[in-house]
Amino acid sequence: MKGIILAGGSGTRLYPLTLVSSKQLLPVYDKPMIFYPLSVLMEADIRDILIISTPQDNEKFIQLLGDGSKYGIKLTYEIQPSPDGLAQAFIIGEKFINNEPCAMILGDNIFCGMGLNKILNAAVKDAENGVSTIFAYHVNDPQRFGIVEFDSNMNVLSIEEKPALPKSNYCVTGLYFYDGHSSEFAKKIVPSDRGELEITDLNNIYLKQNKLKVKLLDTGFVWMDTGTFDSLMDASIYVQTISKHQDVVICSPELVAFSKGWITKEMIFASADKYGKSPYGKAIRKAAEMMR
Ligand code: TTP
Repeated sequence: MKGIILAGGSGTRLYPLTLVSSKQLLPVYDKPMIFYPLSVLMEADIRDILIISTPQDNEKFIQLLGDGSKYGIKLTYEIQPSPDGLAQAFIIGEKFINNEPCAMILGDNIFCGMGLNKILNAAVKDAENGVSTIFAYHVNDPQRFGIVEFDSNMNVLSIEEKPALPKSNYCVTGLYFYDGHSSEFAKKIVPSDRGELEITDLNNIYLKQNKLKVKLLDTGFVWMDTGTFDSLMDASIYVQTISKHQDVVICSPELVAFSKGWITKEMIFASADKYGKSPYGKAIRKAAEMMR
């Protein structure tokens, strides 16, 4: 199973910050935003990951994450020349995907919750068996998202991108698990009126073939898209609250890697040394000391 983190885009809602910095490298409390989606893919046991970013930011991601060996994974990088839509990731990543099942997560999406790894493992297994999975979450502003329409038995009827009259309050989140056909199908999509290759069109291709599961993430899970100043602040406060009150480190690639047996404790300490006096460095050192 391969994985892609899509970390490009324009980030116009975070101007003027994103005029000079990649959105996905901005902090969510104590660590860069991209650590969160990276941890989710690692939690799903995905160790071969492609990071797609912009021409101006690609080098910074390489500087931060390297070849992935410090996390016991393999990271490679590609550039999206301009933000032409989420589904373009499967065209840019065609060689990397190599007709294998592939997950994609958006670089500004945060997923947390007890039991998330069970859900992720099920999605991986399904994708390997030819059934793709996307995740839906209840939102109050459905006009802004891809929205799922259900029948009375909760069967999925359609997915509509940013509908003026939404047929439900369940939006498609930025985490997708596809079978080996993602690149082939993405190449069939034509740009939408706003000039983008829409992920909703890709999902509808799978839906039409009866090969798409839409899994509802209930209230036990937190999904956040950190693309606005308010949501970025909310996410930071959420992570700060959990870190301080429950004394846990969430979405740490180093700690996920250690829990999976992919790296040694010494490798965590080496990363902590590099992070110096920072709270994140101290937190992963402390967590590693407490782990057997
Ligand atoms: P969006 O938040 O929809 O778009 P954006 O990041 O360009 O921000 P804004 O609306 O403020 O201008 O994108 C969702 C995620 O997908 C985000 O992490 C950026 C990424 N993305 C790409 O990498 N390439 C693309 O072509 C698009 C549309 C988004």
